[in-house]
Amino acid sequence: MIMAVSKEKQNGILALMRECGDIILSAHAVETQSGAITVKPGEANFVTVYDVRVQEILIGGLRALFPDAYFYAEEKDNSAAAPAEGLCFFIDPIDGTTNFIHNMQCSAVSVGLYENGVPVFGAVYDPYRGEMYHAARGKGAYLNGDPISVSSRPLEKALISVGTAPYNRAHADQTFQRMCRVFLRCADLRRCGSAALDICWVACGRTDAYFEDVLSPWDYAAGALILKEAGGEVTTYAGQPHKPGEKASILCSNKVLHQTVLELINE
Ligand code: LIP
Repeated sequence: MIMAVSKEKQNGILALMRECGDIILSAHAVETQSGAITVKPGEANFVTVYDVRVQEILIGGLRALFPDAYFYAEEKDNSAAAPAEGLCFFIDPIDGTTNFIHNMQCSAVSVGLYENGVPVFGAVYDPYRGEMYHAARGKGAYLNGDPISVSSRPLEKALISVGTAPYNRAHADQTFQRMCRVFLRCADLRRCGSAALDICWVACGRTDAYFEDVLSPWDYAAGALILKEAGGEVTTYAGQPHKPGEKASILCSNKVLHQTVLELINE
C-alpha cells in the first residue's frame, strides 16, 4: 500500500530545499576558494564544499521528517543496495555542479522520494530563477504552485535538450551522432548542463524532449515523476521504464515525440 506524502511533509521538504537554494546563491567565486573543489572519478567530475554542505542539510532535515528513510545521494557512498521496501530518497544536492563552479546560474537541488520502489514525491528547485517544480504521485505537476503540462509540439517545431554524459566520454561519438540525427529533424538543440532542469523544462512545455546516454538516479528521480505527472513520457533508450536506483540512458518527451526520437536515437 503506497501512502501519500502529507501536505505538511511536502511543505517541509520544499522549505528545506529553499534553504539549500539560499546556500547556493550565497556562493561567490567558488574557484578562488582554497580547497573548495575536489575531483571525483570520471572526466571533469567535480564536487564542491557547497555540494557536501547542501547534502548534509538535506539529509539531516529529511531524516527529521522521515526517520525510517534510506538515502541515495550523489556525494555519499551508495554501494549498499537500497532496501526494496520502505522509503528511499534520491538526492542531488547541486545538479549542474560544473555550471555552479562557473557561475553559469543554471543548477538545481533535486529530491526524489520512492516508497516500496515506486516514486511518490519529487521536487526540483532552481534558486537562480526562484522556480520550484514538484509533484506527488497521482496529483499533477506544479511550478511555483501553478499546474504545468508538457507541450504538444511536433518534431519539426521542437526544441530538444541533450546531455553529453561528460563523466562517460566513451559515449561521446554515439552521443554526437545521435544529436546530429535529431538536430536534422527538429527546430534546434539545447544543452543546459543540469539534467534535473532539462527534465522539468520538458514538463512545463519550454522544451519538448531531452536525452542523455548515461544519467545517475539522483539526476532524474525527482524530475521523472514531475514529467510523468505533467503528461510526459520517460524511458531508457530501450523504451523501458527505469528501475529504482538505475544508472541508465534516458529519453524524456512530451509523449508526442517519444517513439520518433527513440527511433532516431537507436538508428
Ligand atoms: C550532471 C547533470 C548533467 C549531466 C552530467 C551530470 P551533476 O549532474 O546535471 O546534465 O550531463 O552528466 O550528471 O553531476 O552536476 O550533479
